[in-house]
Amino acid sequence: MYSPQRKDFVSLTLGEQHSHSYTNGKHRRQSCWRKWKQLSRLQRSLILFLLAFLFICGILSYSSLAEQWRGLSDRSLKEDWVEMDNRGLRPIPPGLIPKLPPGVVPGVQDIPPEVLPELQRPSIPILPKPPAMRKPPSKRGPPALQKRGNVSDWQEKDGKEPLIKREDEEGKEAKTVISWRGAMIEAEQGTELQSTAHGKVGTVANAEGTASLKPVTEKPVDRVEEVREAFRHAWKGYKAFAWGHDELKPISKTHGEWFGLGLTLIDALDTMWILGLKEEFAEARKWVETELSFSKNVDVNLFESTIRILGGLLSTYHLSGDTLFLDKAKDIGFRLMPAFKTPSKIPYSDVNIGKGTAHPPRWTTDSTVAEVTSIQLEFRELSRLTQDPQYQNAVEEVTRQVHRLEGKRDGLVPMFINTNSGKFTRRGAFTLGARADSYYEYLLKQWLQGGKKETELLEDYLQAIEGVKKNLLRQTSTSKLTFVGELSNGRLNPKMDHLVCFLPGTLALGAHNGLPADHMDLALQLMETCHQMYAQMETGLSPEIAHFNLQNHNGRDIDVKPADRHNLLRPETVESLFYMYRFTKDSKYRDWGWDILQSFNKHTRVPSGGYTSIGNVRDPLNPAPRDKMESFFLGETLKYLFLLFSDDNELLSLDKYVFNTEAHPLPIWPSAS
Ligand code: DMJ
Repeated sequence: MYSPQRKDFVSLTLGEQHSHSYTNGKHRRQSCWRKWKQLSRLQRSLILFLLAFLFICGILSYSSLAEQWRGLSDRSLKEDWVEMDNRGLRPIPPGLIPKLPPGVVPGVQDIPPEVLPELQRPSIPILPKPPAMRKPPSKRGPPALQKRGNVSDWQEKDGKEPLIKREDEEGKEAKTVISWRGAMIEAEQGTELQSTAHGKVGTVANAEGTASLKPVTEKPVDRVEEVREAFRHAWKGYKAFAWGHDELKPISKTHGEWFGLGLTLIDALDTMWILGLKEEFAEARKWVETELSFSKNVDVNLFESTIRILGGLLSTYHLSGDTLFLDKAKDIGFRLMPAFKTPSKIPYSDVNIGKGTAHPPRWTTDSTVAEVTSIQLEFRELSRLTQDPQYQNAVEEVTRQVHRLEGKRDGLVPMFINTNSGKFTRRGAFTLGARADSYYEYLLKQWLQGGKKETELLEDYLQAIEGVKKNLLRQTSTSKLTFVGELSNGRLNPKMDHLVCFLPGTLALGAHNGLPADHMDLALQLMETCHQMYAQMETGLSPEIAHFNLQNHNGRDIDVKPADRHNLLRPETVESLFYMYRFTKDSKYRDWGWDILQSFNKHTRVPSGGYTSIGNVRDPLNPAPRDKMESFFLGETLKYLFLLFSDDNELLSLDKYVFNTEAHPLPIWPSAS
């Protein structure tokens, strides 16, 4: 039993059991005091300690909550397009917007004026001056890093020196690593120095796009070498944490699996060859020889495994002459063939390469149009190399059917096709983006691959580009940026996927091969737009989807919805920059590519190795890393950057090779075949 005087516990009674009056305050005070006096010293001390503790906690949590509320209201400001004025998009640097001849918009002359009223306006104004919150000129790093406590000392180095040197508010040098929820992300390299040193001797472009003179004493930056370095860094992460697996998860330092076939390694093979990374290539080859087996009970996506695995193996075979890769290509090609056993011969989306069975996705019998029409380059090449026509026959049957199908709109195709009926499914939009994009790309590229003989492919391509011009092209009100919208239920939705940025390159490739000159004009305009999708974002990286403003209600060209703010390290813009540079030799395309590489280094590079996709291209202080390096970053993005910066025009000449949609070069067939 506890004696009343020696309670070593505290009992708290909520409510006055015997008091029924709320008015008798004096009595209550007296009774409280009496009860307090009745408590033991220990109990009183405990209560006092508890009260003091609660008081301190209250103060602390108030200040942190207030901080969070401030943050939240900042964020909702950021998310509100109307309020974007306060944060500021990047200004369009003067001189980067192509000036159009008065009264004429090249490449869109054929569009009726009622469709494109704004197209006739010649001048392109510059976006409003940045408000005070913007980054200071000449500093592309996140502002106020010190203030936000978001910069920490070097914790990890990967052989590169600290990347940014800036001054904080007291004028001291800040350190150069940005912490993202535990992941240390390097800040960028000295942008000014590098821009200065390469190509534009003696000048440096600041954030306003103006040039100022600066003496050049530093060694010129070798951009090609910088791409090699980026590749090595990505490879380092893949090798350390994801070797032989599909994808690197660079922040959690582990791997992700999709097909379980070493996707990144295979996708990267020809890139290593092209970049001259012999050691890396040799170790990857060893893995292909000793570890890679397609005899696996696994479902793979026909399109993805064709463009990445079959395409990667075929191109590596061509570049290296090593028959190991051809043997592997034959193996996977053969295992993918069950996909074509459908009532309509339009292939299913998924194949089990171990069991030899195929099926559509669980929820539909449809396949995606881009997927069934973007496997032709690879299977045709496989037939040519093996002298076995089954591959070519299967994919050309698909081309023939799609060519004849009803339901197109001026050459534009819907997004879905049914594997039973072989007909387009009437849902979805007419788009050059996801689910339709590479249909258009492969029309032109097959025509080139086959030596420009297959006229139906060319007709379909030409008609489709006219369809784009007639139905999908618009310009923003503010800067007259030309973009390719989507047509949904007869209405134009002014949105464009980053995926559409393959189009300038494809149009330029067509024009280079004798197609109408206005294709090149359109390519120039769309290239500018794709560049602006990067340049106008705070991280210098494009969102997955951009919404373009047709009304000049806020002085902005591009709006980004919260769900579309991510960047997956995609290649389409640098792919087009490569084509545009090869055909025009205009060094601005290299500079734009260089800016993109630096933005990747600044916001997506993970010090322990690898690059990560990010969740928010509008927030340089927290781009929200997603912990995934897609295989196409090595297969495509870095390859196209390398080719963009390389001075060797004969390196994969565009008159001798055609790149598949995963950037794997395949030879243009000799005219005899
Ligand atoms: C790649 O797999 C290919 O480029 C494909 O055509 C589209 N998606 C990715 C890159 O964005």
